[in-house]
Amino acid sequence: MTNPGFITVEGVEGAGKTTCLGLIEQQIHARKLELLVTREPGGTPLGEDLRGLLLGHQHTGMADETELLLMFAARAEHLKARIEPALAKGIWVLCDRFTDATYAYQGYGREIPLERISVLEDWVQGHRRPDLTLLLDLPVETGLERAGKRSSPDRFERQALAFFERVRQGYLSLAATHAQRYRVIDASRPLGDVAGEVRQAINDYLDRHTG
Ligand code: T5A
Repeated sequence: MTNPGFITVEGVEGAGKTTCLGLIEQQIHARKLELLVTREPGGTPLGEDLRGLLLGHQHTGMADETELLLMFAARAEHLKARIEPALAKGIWVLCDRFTDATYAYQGYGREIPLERISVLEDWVQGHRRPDLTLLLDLPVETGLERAGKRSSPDRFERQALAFFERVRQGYLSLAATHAQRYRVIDASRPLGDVAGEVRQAINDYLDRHTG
């Protein structure tokens, strides 16, 4: 058995992550590989409750530190209950957002020092990091417009444009720092073009990592 991969998909709001996740899922299944598809914040009953608190509007004035710690609380549960057991059984994991989102949103967006996030990352995750991260990159206005057509804004989507600009630039910095793990995809193009590039990136990865 080859080692299963841990794949994450990242990007600002409305970048097309959920849409692309479905395509990736089909591709991995076509190779007859077992797959867990999950998301953050969330992925467990407790994590989904925390997601409700983080995205809902009942705690709009939540302190930035509280937000950061709740993200990692949900992640600790997710890793322990679902991600690590799946990988240990040879099951691939495909996750809609992971710790890069914490660096991008709480680090670059909220301007919490990145070193604090790094301490939590090491503590909660040990050595676990994604093997491949697809970053769907596009102008934040385009993403917010797409997301706005689909549903009413959550607590994050009510942030100012400048916040999302910092998030986007944060993601691009992370991609440059971890260039070996990242594939940056121009998500401003029509869906067919984006889907083609996502398929290519996943096929390349699967060709290199499966027997
Ligand atoms: N968060 C999360 C943190 O702050 N820290 C963390 O550590 C973590 C893990 C989670 C929120 O939590 C924050 C970040 C987020 O604010 P979420 O629901 O996971 O929220 O993330 P969203 O970005 O809000 O998810 P969305 O569902 O809004 O965006 P997606 O999934 O990127 O986009 P998708 O696929 O739903 O597409 C949106 C619309 O655009 C269309 C789709 O059909 C859909 O209608 N679309 C396109 N249209 C034209 N051209 C294309 N290429 C298109 N691609 C998709």
